[in-house]
Amino acid sequence: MNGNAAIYFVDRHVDEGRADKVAFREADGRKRSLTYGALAEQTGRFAGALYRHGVRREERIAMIVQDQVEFPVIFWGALKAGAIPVPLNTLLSASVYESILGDSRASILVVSEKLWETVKPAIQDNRFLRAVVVIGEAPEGTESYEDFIAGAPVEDPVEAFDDEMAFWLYSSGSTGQPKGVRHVHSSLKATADTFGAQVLGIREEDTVYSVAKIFFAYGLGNAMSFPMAVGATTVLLSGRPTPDVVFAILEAERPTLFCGVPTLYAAMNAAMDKSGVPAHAMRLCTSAGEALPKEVGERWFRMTGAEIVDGVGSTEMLHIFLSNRPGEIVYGTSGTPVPGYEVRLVDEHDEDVPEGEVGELLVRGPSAADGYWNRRHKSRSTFEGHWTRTGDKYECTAEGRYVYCGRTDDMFKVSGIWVSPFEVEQALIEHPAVLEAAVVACADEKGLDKPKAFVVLKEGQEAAAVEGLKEFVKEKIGMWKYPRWIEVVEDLPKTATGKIQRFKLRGAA
Ligand code: 3SK
Repeated sequence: MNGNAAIYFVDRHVDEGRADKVAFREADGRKRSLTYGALAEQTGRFAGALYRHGVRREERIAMIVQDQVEFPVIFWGALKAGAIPVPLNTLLSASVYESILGDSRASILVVSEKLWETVKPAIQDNRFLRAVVVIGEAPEGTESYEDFIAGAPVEDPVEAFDDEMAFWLYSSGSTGQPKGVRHVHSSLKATADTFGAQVLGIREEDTVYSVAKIFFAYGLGNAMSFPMAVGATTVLLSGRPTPDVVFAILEAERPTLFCGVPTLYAAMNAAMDKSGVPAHAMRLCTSAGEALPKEVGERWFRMTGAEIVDGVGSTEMLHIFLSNRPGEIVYGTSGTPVPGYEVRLVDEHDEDVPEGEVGELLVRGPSAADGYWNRRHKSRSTFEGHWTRTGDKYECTAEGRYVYCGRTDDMFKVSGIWVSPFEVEQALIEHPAVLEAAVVACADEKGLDKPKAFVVLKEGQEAAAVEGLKEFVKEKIGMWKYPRWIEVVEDLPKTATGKIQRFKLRGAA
């Protein structure tokens, strides 16, 4: 059987009578819609255009494309041609694009018009690109997307194995150079069948809006493969999802599934305190990227009546493998393994830790990546047989729920006892003046590690508000864990997926 994922996610809908159903709808820009029928036709034509440009199987097609209707056309069109789409973060700098384009050796680059000025310097010395395609007005030396596909024949999906490489995602991790994570065709259906179907219960009537853009693994599932697995509709936003913009989408587009990230939920909670709760149709919300603080999840639920299923996933596992379940949510935990996935907590000798102790989280499941591109050493130390190391520290409660304790390299000891920065941060943000917090180890005058906090205050709060914070944390989580120093900052350094980059703060501590 042909395992090309484009058959299941795209062409099947035409055979099943959904040709006129809207698959994607833009909430900004030109506000265009794309039906499943048009998607099937346009992806075939994009595959034809790739052949016409001499693209062969396994060649990489780099995408620096905003969330707009061309995104799914290029991604699935490349899969139909047996080429490898490589969606890239649209917020990177020219130097990072230069290095990724060189690393992937992409032969075609497709760029959204708005991003061209940033991308332009990145391709000056590139020896691999044969065509640069701009969606919109084509600057000199590039080809417009319209011209690229004009008159191309509509091609059928090539034969592919389930296990054949399908697409790459570049993962920045919390430190270091981005690595190309290679995923196979069957992983897309595996995540849709597990988290999408069995946790979200996604169905054809759903309308999905994900603030995480499609180039993130989290967004790719939320806004593309999950809705497309069931013939649902996705709302796309090419611009920045600020609280006001998201409220307007919730009111106007009426998504039934809303996929957010903790920082945005916190900011939206603060905004709703002032301007009230928007009218909405959300039946369920998701959160990932970093652990959702208990207080933030509970407040959102109290105000909107919509539950947030907080979960943890990774680019390496493609989507969420540990998650809360609708109706059984315990805020402040990452829930239990998603059906189809197994997890273990291990110590530094790779032995399973006793119940109640903190260990590194390992996961096995059907959507694990095939490895990193050109990083053999890193591939071997991350993908150990069937198990994938996550680099996250967790503990498991007596009820079998997993509680995030930080990254393996963020934990530190105070007076010989482990401190999880995450636990201290959770306590800090329960204070009414604090919007966000990050905690790192800092040496005191004796050279001994103690917690130091960086806090972002809620709008209208003065720096004096932090005065009672140390006592507040002491009372909540214990004497030795409270931050000995508190610095008020405008914002926290974060990765593109919203994870706090504590290593950057360690330098500032
Ligand atoms: O960071 C996460 O939790 C996540 C979730 C789904 C897919 C990818 C990632 C990184």
